[in-house]
This record gives sequence, structure tokens and C-alpha cells, in this order.
Amino acid sequence: MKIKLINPNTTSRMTDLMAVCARGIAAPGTEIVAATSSMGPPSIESWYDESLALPGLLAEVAAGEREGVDGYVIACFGDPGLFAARELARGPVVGIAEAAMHAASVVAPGFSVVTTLSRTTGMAWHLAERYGMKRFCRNVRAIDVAVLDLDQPGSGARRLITDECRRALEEDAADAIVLGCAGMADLGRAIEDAIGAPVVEGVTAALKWTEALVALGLATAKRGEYARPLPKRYDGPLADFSPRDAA
Ligand code: 2AL
Repeated sequence: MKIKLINPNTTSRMTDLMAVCARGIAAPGTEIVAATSSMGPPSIESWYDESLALPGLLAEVAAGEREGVDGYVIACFGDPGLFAARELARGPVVGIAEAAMHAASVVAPGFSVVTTLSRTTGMAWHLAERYGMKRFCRNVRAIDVAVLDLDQPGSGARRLITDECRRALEEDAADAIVLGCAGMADLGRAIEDAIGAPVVEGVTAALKWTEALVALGLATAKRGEYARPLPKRYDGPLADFSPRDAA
């Protein structure tokens, strides 16, 4: 099966990191097509970033449909454009926050999210609410390291995340951790070993969930809300995004 992993920000080194982690856990026979958005913000850490990341993300989904992709992972913790992507895609589309929160709610009675900047904690709470995960989500914590600083040696991100995870276990009555950024894709196992509790990382969780849905033969429902967008002509710079009848 062919699964497209879309990084909706334009930073290809982040895509490369996620692709290595996804390929490391993919089943034999799963081809991972990793794509970096060609337009928009280099990192997504505000509602504004998220809104302007959507055209680039949706262009990758549209291209995926032409490339015969079986399923998609939206690899940013805000799950940007998840429902719009489902309107375009035949196969399943899974967001990394969606996958990680659901997985954490199975392996523990409650989890805390550890994310990047404090200003994005409200975005994570919105997702928990949207997915019915609020009753499992004990807290959303931030380390106040920007997305693009996570892999910079001087940021101390790994230690800060590990310390914040320990505090979450002690102070939030959380028994599992959800890592709140795709740029943390390589940190799950090491932090789990350090804190002695389940750590759910979204890129890998979403990849395995997408694989499972494709293997089950499940596609996105096309009779209602997730049907293709109605054909119409868009104006201005977004004219190329005008929805057309399916080929
Ligand atoms: C993210 C993420 O996963 N990718 C990105 O650009 N921003 N999430 C976050 N909480 O900052």
C-alpha cells in the first residue's frame, strides 16, 4: 500500500525526520511517500500559520489522488485541514493529534500533551474537544521551544520535554504522554524509557492507524459531508484550487 505522509509546513528537514521514523515502523509492503508543502509557513505555531498552510497541504492531497495514494497522514499536531483533506481523498486521512490522543486514551485512563510553545496549548485543547478526547486529556503542557528549534543542539529540547513529561505524570494524574509536535517524531522511545510510562508519538501512531484502515479496506465515506467539494470557480490567486468534478 502507498501512504502519503504530508508535512504541511515547508521545512524539508522536518519531513526527512518524520519519514525515517515512519519507515522504521511501517509494515513490509508499505511504501511511504513523504511530501513537504511547497507553500506557506516554515512552521505551524499559530492559527494564522495553520490557515495559510492549508493550500499547500491540500495541493499535496490532490496530487496524491493522481498518484494512486491509498491513505494519508497529516503530519502536524494541529491536524490542519483534516476534514478538507477527507473531502478530496478516496482513502483514509488521519491526523497525528487525532491518532495519538486516541491511542493514548486506550493505553491509559488519562494523558497529558507536551507540546512546543505555550501559545499552541489552546489549539491542542480544541482538538481534544473536537475528538471527544477532553475527558481523557488531563493537561496540555508546553516547553516553550519553537518548532524549528527542537532539533537545534542548544535548545535542550529533549531534556525539557523529558522533564515536562515527568511533571505531567506527577502533577496531572496522567498515566501516558502525547508528544505534541511532528518534530518530536524521533523522541518517543527514549522518553518512554526515561519516564517509565507510555509515550505516544503522533507520526508513528497515525502511520500505523492509516495502515490498519487501508488493510481493513476502509475508505472515506463519500455520500455526505466528506463528498468531494462542489465544483465552482475560485477567484484570485486561489483559482487553481477551484473544485472540479472528479476525473
Ligand atoms: C507543529 C507541528 O507538528 N508541525 C508544526 O509546524 N507545528 N506543532 C506544534 N505544536 O507546534
